[in-house]
Amino acid sequence: MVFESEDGREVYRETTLKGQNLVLFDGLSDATTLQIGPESWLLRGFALEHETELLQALKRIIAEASLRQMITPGGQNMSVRTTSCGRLGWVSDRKGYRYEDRDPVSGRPWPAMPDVFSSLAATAADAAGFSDFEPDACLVNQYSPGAKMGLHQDKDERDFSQPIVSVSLGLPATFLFGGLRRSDKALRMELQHGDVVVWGGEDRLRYHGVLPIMAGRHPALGNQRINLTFRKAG
Ligand code: MD3
Ligand code: FE
Repeated sequence: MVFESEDGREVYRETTLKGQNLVLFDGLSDATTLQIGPESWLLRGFALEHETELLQALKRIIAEASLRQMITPGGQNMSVRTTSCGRLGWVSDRKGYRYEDRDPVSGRPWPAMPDVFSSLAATAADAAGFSDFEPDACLVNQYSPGAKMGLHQDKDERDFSQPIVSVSLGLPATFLFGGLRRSDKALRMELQHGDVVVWGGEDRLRYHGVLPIMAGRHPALGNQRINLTFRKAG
């Protein structure tokens, strides 16, 4: 259903996915839902209403489990700094990529996943047609200008039928959304502060990456981008 305002502008559009009504454009707020793949959705601005609580919770996590540069199995330093919260945290070292229930730096369990994180992830997944998403891992990626993430697949999780939810904060990034083969041409899209993306089903194993972040200044986060990635890993 499409609604128009008196001056003829389109202010509201709904579509149906898996029997659910999805708002594709709501002229009353600045949230817009875009389908970016058969089972992938970009929820523009979806996290903005929780910005303050998200940033507060993020600060506590980073204070408990500091951001650190992981080493790839090939011996390279990643340009991104990472930490985790939730029962499982993603780690990388010379032995490989995996999820662990303790922070290898402190030896302690990872910080608990704040309610505002898990409820945002579940609400976003639900809006994209994936009900009952209960993430047990939230990876925090911190990008300073120049940091990037090469094309890769996310394959360290147990169950690929579970979706992945990502929340972008701070400086914008150009996200690369490829296909199931590394050589497939990748779409480019800009991810901004407050954007949430949900990937699942046949899109779950698509190659993806992030181009080097450009310097800038975000009002809330300064000279950096932070991405939260929610997964059911175990
Ligand atoms: C697309 N992080 O941590 S968002 C990662 O912005 C990662 O920090 C990026 O890729 C970032 O692994 C991209 C997350 C993302 C996660 C899983 C996907 C995008 C995806 C799975 C399939 C397709
Ligand atoms: Fe990834």
